[in-house]
Amino acid sequence: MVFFRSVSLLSKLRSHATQQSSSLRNSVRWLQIQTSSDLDLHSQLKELIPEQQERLKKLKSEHGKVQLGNITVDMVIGGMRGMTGLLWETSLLDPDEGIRFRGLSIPECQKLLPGAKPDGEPLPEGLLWLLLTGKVPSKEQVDALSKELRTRATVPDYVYKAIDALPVTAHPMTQFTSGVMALQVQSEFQKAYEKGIPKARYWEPTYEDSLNLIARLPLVASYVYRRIYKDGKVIPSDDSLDYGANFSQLLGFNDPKMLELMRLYVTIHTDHEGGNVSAHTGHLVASALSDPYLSFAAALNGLAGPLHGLANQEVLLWIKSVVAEFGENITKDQLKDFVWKTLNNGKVVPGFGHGVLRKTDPRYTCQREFALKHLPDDPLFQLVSNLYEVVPPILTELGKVKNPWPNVDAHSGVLLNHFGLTEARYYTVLFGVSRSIGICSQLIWDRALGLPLERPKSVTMEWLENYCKKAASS
Ligand code: CMX
Repeated sequence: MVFFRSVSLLSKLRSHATQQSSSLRNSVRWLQIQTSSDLDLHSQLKELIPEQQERLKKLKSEHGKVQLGNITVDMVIGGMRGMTGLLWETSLLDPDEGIRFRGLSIPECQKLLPGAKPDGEPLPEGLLWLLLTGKVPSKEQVDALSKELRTRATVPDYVYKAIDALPVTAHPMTQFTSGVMALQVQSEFQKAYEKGIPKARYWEPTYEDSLNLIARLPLVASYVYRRIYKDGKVIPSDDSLDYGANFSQLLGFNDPKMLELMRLYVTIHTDHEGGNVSAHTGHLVASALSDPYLSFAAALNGLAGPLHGLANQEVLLWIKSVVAEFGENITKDQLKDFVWKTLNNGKVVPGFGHGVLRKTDPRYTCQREFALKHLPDDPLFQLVSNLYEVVPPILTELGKVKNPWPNVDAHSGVLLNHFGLTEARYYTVLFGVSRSIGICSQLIWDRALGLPLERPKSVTMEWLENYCKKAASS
């Protein structure tokens, strides 16, 4: 609204200004500055950072000694489950309700964030703006950010050569992460730090690196895809497209529904608060003042594990092995037998369960809604729907699984597969591109808020045994 008001005022003033006084011309110039800073993400952040720094300072000085829950031995040896120990501003996960990005649920983001068309899926650039500023951007702001990302999307040749040095059979995540490491050569943060930069300004080269990294990832990721699966025939960027749509076309998929899927996919995989393996790794590594490229490459290595991001690959491979054994018209009883066979072989059922969530993941639900709208008759979608009925009672029967419901990875593969992106081993790379938006947004705030080196205390089993003995005797 403010933007439209200032634009119309600006054009009225402009029409008079050519013949009017110099003071009026100055007013026009001032308004132009206001307008362009409204559209510029960096300027918006510059305004926001001082007030958030004050907020954190106050929290520390007034409430620093307030006790936050009780840490138990279970938590120390149980992967820190339930332990509140990280500051993460961009999103918050409720065990029952799921993720909220800066306070907005996924359905709210779908409603409020600008799409490529009015009723379309949200544009990932809009989510980036929201994560960084806490504000829902206008379409004009999102378009300005799309344009900025396009101008930053240049990849030096040595990055492709670094990938080419690997065998084409190397896992796509290995090739992708190697590309990200090669991009690090251009880090602005590293250069600035070497020269000497005051701590208060750390966020600025972090911002530069982060936006460059986010802008360049679709080029690196699509290079890996085309190298492995399409004989190395690379497709150039289409500068008329937004981030998600361009990524899809770089991979070689131009169906308008696939473009919408990619916008949705990139938006919902961005961020899932700070404790998950990839986000936490990125934050931890960056706390040593490693630049965003180094931190994000570390995060990708965590994402590549089968209990985390690789699960989306595992789900489709698992579904395809069900089909290979029983055909597409598998009955629910056959499906039950297959699930038990998987468990009895000592494997997990991929795409089900979660470290924090205790209900169906809303990222699963919105992908299911997309499937119901665009591919209701797809046989693999039918199979995924049947799994929704079959798997939770079995996992509940095991008696140890805290959340028997599906997570984000249970659904993404069948959607991508439907539109022709059938190479499951590649899926985690897509997840990685998306996750850069969440991890980098928080990294910018980590540096803006001056968050310190992360260094929790660890203890030995002997220490714990002695501590518990003492506690029992007192
Ligand atoms: N299939 C079989 N067993 C499962 C299970 C599943 N889907 N989910 C949990 N369990 C088991 C655990 O392996 C654990 O067994 P042990 O005690 O024998 O080690 C037990 O149930 C308790 O685990 P939990 O507290 O419910 O879950 P965790 O927080 O330990 O693990 C997760 C969470 C996601 C790793 C686990 O649910 C899992 O392995 N799921 C399948 C893999 C998957 O889909 N991962 C993607 C998650 C989303 C993402 O990060 O992308």
